[in-house]
Amino acid sequence: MNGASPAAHPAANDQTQDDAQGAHEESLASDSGEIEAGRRLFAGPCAFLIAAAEVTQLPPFSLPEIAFAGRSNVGKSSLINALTGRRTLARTAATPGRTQQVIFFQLAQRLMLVDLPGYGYAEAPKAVVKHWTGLVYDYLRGRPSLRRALLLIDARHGIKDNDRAVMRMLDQAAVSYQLVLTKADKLSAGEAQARQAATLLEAARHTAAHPQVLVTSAERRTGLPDLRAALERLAPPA
Ligand SMILES: Nc1nc2c(ncn2[C@@H]2O[C@H](COP(=O)(O)OP(=O)(O)OP(=O)(O)O)[C@@H](O)[C@H]2O)c(=O)[nH]1
Ligand SMILES: [Mg+2]
Repeated sequence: MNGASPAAHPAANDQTQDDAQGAHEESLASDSGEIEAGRRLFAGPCAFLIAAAEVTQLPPFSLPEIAFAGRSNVGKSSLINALTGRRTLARTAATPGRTQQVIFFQLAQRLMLVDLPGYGYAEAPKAVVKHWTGLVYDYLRGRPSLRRALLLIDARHGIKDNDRAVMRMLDQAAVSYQLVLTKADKLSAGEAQARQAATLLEAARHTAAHPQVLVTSAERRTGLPDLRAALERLAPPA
């Protein structure tokens, strides 16, 4: 549990850290030592632990958790595979609704990567959508070991209203989260930069949002070293 007492909410520590760093945007960028530490962590063992279809099936807390949240098909499972350099660790699909449970992958003895079902998939039966959304919300707002949620946003589409609803919920629950743009390969560099700037502007209005938006492509494998470094900084010491 990252050395924190069970009563201390992870976001509280995070806020202090962010405030200290937030004064200078540059200090959020990873230096070469952090990039290397991130590379090493994600090159280490990573294994499927458990899949929970209900909140009652969630495993007991062990390591700090990093959740991958976002709309259906945004690229959550693909990003986990890209970060860990394993093509088939998390199941992906061209059609939305692939991930249907809360899936835990243990990264070395340091972090838990948590792949969530997507929200906003209009084609699935209403009861199914409601169940997935309920599961995602319950996990995100009620999990003391959640160190940070990565809220993935399709770089082509930007933040949508159902993302905003999740952002408000995370603000209210004081759960630290970071916006990550996905599928940047579908945009020109200029378009991606403009999307990053607009997303950052909106993130700045949210109390629990991290003051940095990362741009990634699982397909071209870009933006991954910085994200690995950012996540390594959240892990307990090796
Ligand atoms: N071009 C491109 N396609 C991507 C990228 N990342 C994911 N995709 C594609 O987007 C589709 C959805 O990817 P997933 O990783 O399954 O998305 P998900 O968010 O886990 O989806 P659900 O589990 O259904 O919510 C797949 O066809 C992926 O190949 C990317 O960086 N670039
Ligand atoms: Mg998925």
